[in-house]
Amino acid sequence: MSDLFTRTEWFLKERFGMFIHWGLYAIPGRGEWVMSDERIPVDMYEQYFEQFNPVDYDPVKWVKAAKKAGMKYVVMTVKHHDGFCLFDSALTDYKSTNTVCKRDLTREFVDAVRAEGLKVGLYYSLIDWHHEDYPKYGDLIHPMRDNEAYKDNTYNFDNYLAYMHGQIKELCRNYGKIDILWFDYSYEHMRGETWHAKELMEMVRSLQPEVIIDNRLETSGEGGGSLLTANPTAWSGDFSSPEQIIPQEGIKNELGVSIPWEMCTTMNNTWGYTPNDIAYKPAALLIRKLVECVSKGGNMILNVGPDAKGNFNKQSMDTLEAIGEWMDKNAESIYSCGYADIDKPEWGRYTRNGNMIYAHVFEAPIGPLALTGVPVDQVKSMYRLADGVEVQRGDSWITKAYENILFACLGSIAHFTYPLPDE
Ligand code: FUL
Repeated sequence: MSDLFTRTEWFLKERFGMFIHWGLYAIPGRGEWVMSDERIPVDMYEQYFEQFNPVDYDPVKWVKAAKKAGMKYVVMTVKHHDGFCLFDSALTDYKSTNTVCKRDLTREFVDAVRAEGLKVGLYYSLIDWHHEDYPKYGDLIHPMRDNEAYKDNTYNFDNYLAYMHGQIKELCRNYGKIDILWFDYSYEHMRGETWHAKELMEMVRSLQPEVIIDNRLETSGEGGGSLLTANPTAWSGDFSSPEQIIPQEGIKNELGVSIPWEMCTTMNNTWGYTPNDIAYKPAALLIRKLVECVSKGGNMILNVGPDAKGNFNKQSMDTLEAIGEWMDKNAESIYSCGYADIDKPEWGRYTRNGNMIYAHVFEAPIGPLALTGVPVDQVKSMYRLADGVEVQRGDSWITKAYENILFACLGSIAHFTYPLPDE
């Protein structure tokens, strides 16, 4: 466990990242599951391979947008469930270097992320609807959603495993230092040993000793897994990856130790580009979700699904900009912060970094704000993080000034003797 905490130290400080779901599925624009949802046979889906030509792909733009939003790491899908590889793999022809664009999109991505000083994350799907030796029918629920066309197919899963391990080795060897490997995902009896996870982990750790890995070699997005036990397996991963859900009380293992976790979420309702899905979450809501994750000791990774040409759409850019404006003033209450060890106040959340408590006011109370749980007589000073204005105790400052009550008020408690979490 101690290795896990050393490896994830930066991750727990940086708290906020960008997910990018991009691939052939951006062409039909009906989400990254379109091949399975619509039971599109492999050869029909390959038409998108023929068409793929992301003339506007400029990962520097993407990474700059992430950085401006206050994100510290970026994770891109280098192969999603449809099997198309955005990297130059020697093990397949089904890769971006063989499309009209002839580019190694992953190479350009990692270069851009590093150039901007952010951390590099690669998402790699364990599931592969394109590979001939990946089961597409049977008692397995997810692959191709039991596409009848594959009912009589035979397959050699060992071949697939060799392919998958080989590709992961390529990613670990050929793209410099990788900070995050995001495997996706296990289900039913396809988990752990099925993926030969022990050997896989040994190989990854030998090539990328510092990389951190999610827990999906063993779990789905619903959580669980041996990371939560006192004796995690060798392939339990370094962080839990709840999907579209923030755990009630953060995530602790059975010893009561808070383990690293990251909530992944979409901006609308789909990961891959879906122009018809216009149900974008307001930036204010996403900021609150980020705060909530941090207040429970977790990270948040927010997704963008670029279009087939390689552009972030306007809603995504606007959302990122609005989050960035808030982060410009309030990021101090996010980075290096975590559990406040104070009960959640009725009006919002607390985050904490050492003796600094950040009160995130989500809702204006009627009358003065009660800093419930904080021993206010020991507070040395309080001021609004956004503009540095000093706040007096009993002041009804909360009801003044704010068109948008999403800001952080900082209680600076320099000589505070409250026991800190590590003491
Ligand atoms: C899921 C996948 O099936 C989704 O397409 C998406 O990649 C999400 C982050 O993980 O399990």
